[in-house]
Amino acid sequence: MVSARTVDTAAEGQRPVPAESGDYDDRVVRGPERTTLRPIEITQPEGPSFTVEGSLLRWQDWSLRVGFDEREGLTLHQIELGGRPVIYRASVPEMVVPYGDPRFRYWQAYFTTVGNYDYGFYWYFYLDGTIECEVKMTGIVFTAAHPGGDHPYSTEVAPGLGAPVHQHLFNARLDMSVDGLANAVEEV
Ligand SMILES: [Cu+2]
Repeated sequence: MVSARTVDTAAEGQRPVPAESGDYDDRVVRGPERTTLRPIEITQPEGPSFTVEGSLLRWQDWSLRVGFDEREGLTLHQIELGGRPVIYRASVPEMVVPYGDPRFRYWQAYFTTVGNYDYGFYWYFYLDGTIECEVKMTGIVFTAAHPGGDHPYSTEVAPGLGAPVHQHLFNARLDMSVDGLANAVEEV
C-alpha cells in the first residue's frame, strides 16, 4: 500500500535537559557486582574437529576459505558441501540503522565496532547443509531528552532521558554457486 504523503514532521520544540545522567555503568546506579558465578571451562581433549590450512577451513563435509575485506569485514569464499559448490562468496557488507525519532539520522556501511555498538557476525554451518547467519550486538543506546509519558519515537530509560526507537538492518551479499554457475536470483 503506497499513500505517497508526508504523515509527520520533526518540529517538536525544545525539551528540558534530563536531571540525571542515566549512566548505568556508574557503580552507584549499577549496584554491587555479582559474586555467585563460578568459572566454566570448555575443553576438547581430543582436539578440535576442524582443520585450517592457510585460509582453507574444513569441518565435517564443509569446506570454505576465510577472508577479510577492510570495508566488508569477514568474507567467506568457495563454500562447498561434500565437494559440491554452494556459495562462491558471502559477506554482510552493509548495515543501516533507521531511527524512529526524526531528530536522529545514522547510517553506516562498516563492520565490527560501529559508533556505539560492537557487532558480532556468526555464520553457522549445519551438518544437514543449512547455512545460517546471526548478528549479535552489544553497546550503548543513543539517548536524548524525553518529554515524559508515552512517546511515539522513544522509550524513557531514566527520568527525562529517552532511548529512540530504531532498527538495525543488515544486507547480506551472497554470490551463489549451487552445483555450478547456472544460478539465478528471483525476488519472491
Ligand atoms: Cu541499536
